Amino acid sequence: MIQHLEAWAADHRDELHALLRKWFELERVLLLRSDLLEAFNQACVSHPLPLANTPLHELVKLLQEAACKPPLVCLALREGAGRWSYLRIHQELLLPERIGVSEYLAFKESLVRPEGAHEPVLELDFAPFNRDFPRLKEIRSIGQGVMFLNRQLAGALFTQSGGGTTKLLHFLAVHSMEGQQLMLNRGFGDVAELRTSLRHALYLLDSHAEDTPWREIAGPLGELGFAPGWGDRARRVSETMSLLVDILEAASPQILENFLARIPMVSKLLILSPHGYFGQDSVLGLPDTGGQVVYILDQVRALEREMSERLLLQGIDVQPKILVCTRLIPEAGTTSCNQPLEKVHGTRNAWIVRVPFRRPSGEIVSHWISRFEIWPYLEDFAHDVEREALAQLNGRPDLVIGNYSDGNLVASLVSKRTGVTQCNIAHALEQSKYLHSALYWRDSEAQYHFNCQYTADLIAMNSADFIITSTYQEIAGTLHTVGQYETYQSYTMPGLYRVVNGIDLFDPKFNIVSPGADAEVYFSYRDQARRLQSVLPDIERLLYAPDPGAPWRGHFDDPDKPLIFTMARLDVVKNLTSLAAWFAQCPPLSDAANLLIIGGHIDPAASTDSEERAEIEHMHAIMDEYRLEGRMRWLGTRLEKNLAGELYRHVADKRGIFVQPARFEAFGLTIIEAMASGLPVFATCYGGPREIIQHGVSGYHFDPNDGAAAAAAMADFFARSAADPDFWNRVSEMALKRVESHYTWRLYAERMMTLSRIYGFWKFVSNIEHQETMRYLSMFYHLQFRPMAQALSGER
Ligand code: UDP
Ligand code: LCN
Repeated sequence: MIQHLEAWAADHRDELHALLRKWFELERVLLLRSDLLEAFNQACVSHPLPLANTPLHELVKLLQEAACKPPLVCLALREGAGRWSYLRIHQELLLPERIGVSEYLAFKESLVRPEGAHEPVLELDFAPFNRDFPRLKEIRSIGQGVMFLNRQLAGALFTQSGGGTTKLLHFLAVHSMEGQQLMLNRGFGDVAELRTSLRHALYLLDSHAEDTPWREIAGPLGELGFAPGWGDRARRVSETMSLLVDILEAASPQILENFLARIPMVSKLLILSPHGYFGQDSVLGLPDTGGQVVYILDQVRALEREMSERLLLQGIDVQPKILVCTRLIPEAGTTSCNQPLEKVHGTRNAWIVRVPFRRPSGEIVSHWISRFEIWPYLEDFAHDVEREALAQLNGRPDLVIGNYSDGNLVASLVSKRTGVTQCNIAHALEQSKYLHSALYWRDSEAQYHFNCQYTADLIAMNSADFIITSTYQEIAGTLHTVGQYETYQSYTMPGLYRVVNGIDLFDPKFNIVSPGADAEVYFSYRDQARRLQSVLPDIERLLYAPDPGAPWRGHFDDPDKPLIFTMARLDVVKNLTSLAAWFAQCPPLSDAANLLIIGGHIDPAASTDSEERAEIEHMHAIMDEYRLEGRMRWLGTRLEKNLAGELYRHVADKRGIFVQPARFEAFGLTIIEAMASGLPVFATCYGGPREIIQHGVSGYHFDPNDGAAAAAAMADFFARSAADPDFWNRVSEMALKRVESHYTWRLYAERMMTLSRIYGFWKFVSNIEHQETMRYLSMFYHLQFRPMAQALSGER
C-alpha cells in the first residue's frame, strides 16, 4: 500500500499538497481519524481532480492519527489490530517517507515538549524478550490464547526431546491440596510403571458398578499407587484414567485440556481490589466504587460454586476458600469498610478481608483516598496482604487475581514473591477514557498521576501469566478503533519514557471471558412468578409520587408514556447530561416518551467530588433551559440491587428502553442487566457495548458525538413500536437471548477455572515465566515506578 502511495505521490503532488494544507488549516498538532477523514472529504470537493479510490484515499482510510508541525506531518496507519506503520511527509518535498515507531513518538514529543528534543530518552521495548515465544498469527484469534498455548506447548512437550510424559508424571506425583496428597500416592519409577498401574486400575474398575463411590474403591486403587482426585465414582475415575492413558499413548492438546480440566488444582483464591469502598451494602456510587465491586462479588459467588462442584466431582472433600483483599477505611461512614473481615453474602467460605493503608511511620490512614492517589501505599499494602492471606488460607493461594491498575500491580508483587499464577482483570484502562492523557501527562499530573498509573499498568500486564478481558475490543478494538490494551503497544510520556513495544496483542496470555448479570436479580420482565411484588410500591413512589422519598427533581405530566431509563455514576464520561439535552432537543422523542435518570445527587453540596458537582450543576442548567420539569424525573440516589432489577422490569412493562450514553464505556454491566430484563437498549458505540449488542438485532448503538442522530433513532424506535407492538417484542426477545448465550456467570466461572488450571499447569512444567522479562520489570519497578510513587508521598 505504501509503495503504491509513493509511486502515486510522485505524479500527484498537487493533490497531496492540497490535502496537507487542509490538515494544517485545522491548526491542531494532533488530528484524529475523524478529523483526517473529514478534511479528506472536503479536499475531494474542493479539488478539481478526483481523489476517491486513489492510493491517497486508501492511505487515509487506514489513518488513526496525524501529528502536525508544518512543514512536517507524521502519520500513524493501522492496517489491523496491533499492525501499525508510520509515515512522514514534508509539505514542500511531498515524498512520503517511512519512519519507525520510535521516530514517530519522538516527533510527538517534540510537539509538546520542544525543549527536550536533544535529551536522551528511556526507551522501553518488551519485544526482544518474547522473540522465541509462540505468538498468535491471526487477528481474529486474538483473545483465544489458551487454545493456542495448549496446542503449541503440548506439541513441543510431547515430542521425544520435550520430556512431556516425565514432567506430567512429576506434576501428578507432587500434587496436593490442604496437605492431602492427590492423584498419585507414591513415586512411579517411570512412565511405563504408571502405565501398568493404570491398566490394572482400569481392569479393576470394570468389575465395579459405575456409581460405586470412591471410598469403596480407594483401598485397592491406593495399593496400585492412586490417591484421591480421579473422580467421585467409579465411572468418573475410569474416564479420567483413560484420558491419562490416551495422553501417554499419543498426547493431543484437546485430550490434555480435558484431562487438566479434571485435575483438582484450585481451591484457594486471592482476589485483589484495593481502592474505593469495597463492600456489599450502601457503597455503590461512593467515590471510585462502581461496577468493579458488582463484578467481583458476583464473580466470587460463581467461582465458589464452580470450584465446589468440580472438587466434589473429583471426589475431593475440600471446601474452597476465597479472599477478596481490599483497603480498610477507618472513616467509612455508614458502610462496613472499616471492618477487617466480612463474609460475602450467598457464599460458604468467601471473605472480604480489609487491610489498612499505612504511612511510612506505620500510622494507619483513616480517610478514603482516590484511586489516582494511592500509588505510594501499594507496596506496603502488598506485603501486609500477602502476610494476611498466607495466614488466613493456611498457605499459598492457588491463583492471584488482580483488578484494575492498582490491584494488578499488587497482584504482580505478590505473585513475584510467592510464585503463584497471576491473572489480571483491567475493568477499564484509563488511556482509552482520557484521550492523549499519556502524551499530555504533565498537564493533568496534579489531579491524575497517570505517570504512576500507566507505569503500573505496563508492569502488571507484562508480569501477568494470563489476562482476561470482558470483550475482544478491549484487547484489539475494531476495524477502525484502537483496543484498550492496544493503546499500551506504543505511547510516549514526554520527559519520562517512550514505549516502543509495551504489550503484544498476539500474546497467548490474552483470553476473553465475559462477565454476566446476576441471574437471581436480573431476569425477564415476563417471568411474573419471580417478580418482586414487595418492591413495587417503592417503584411507584420513586417514579410517580409527588415525594419519592429520595432526592429528586421533575415529574411526569403524562405517566402513561413509555420510559427512557438511564442509571450510572454522574461523571463526565458517563455523559448523562448529554442524554437529557438530546432528549430535550428532539421533540418527536420527548413527545413519545418520558426520561428517567438515576445518578449522582440533586444538591451539589452533597457531593465531595468536583467533577460530579459540575455535572450536577450542568444537569440543573439543562432542566431549566429546556423546561424539562414535566417530562423528566431525575433521582439523586443509589438503588439497591433488587430495586434496580425490578425497575428495569417495570420499564420493560411500559415498553420503554434503557440508554447508556457514555463517551466511552469499557464494558457496561448496566447494559447486560437491562438486556437480561428484556429491555431494548441503546448504547454508546465506543467500548464494550459495541460488542455486547448486535446493532439492529439485540439493541442499538449510537455515536455519542452525534446526539441528534441518537435521539432521532430512539424516536424512530418508539414510532415503530407504537405502529407494530411486535417490533418492541422482537428486540426484547433478542436481547434476552444474547445475554443468555454470551453473558452468564456460569459460563464465566467454567472458563475462568479452565484457564487457571491450564496456565497453572504450563507454569509448572515449562518456562513460560520469562525470567528475563521479570528481571527487566523488576528493574523498571525499582528505578521508575517507586521513585514516582514516593514523590507522591509528600501528601501521605
Ligand atoms: N448500580 C446499582 N445501583 C445504582 C447505580 C448502579 O446497583 O443506583 C449498579 C449497576 O446495576 C451496575 C453497576 O452499579 O451493576 C455499574 O456498573 P457499570 O459496569 O455499568 O459501570 P461502572 O460504574 O463500573 O463504570
Ligand atoms: C469498570 C467499568 O468502567 C465498566 O465499564 C465495567 O463494566 C466494570 O468496570 C466491570 O468490569
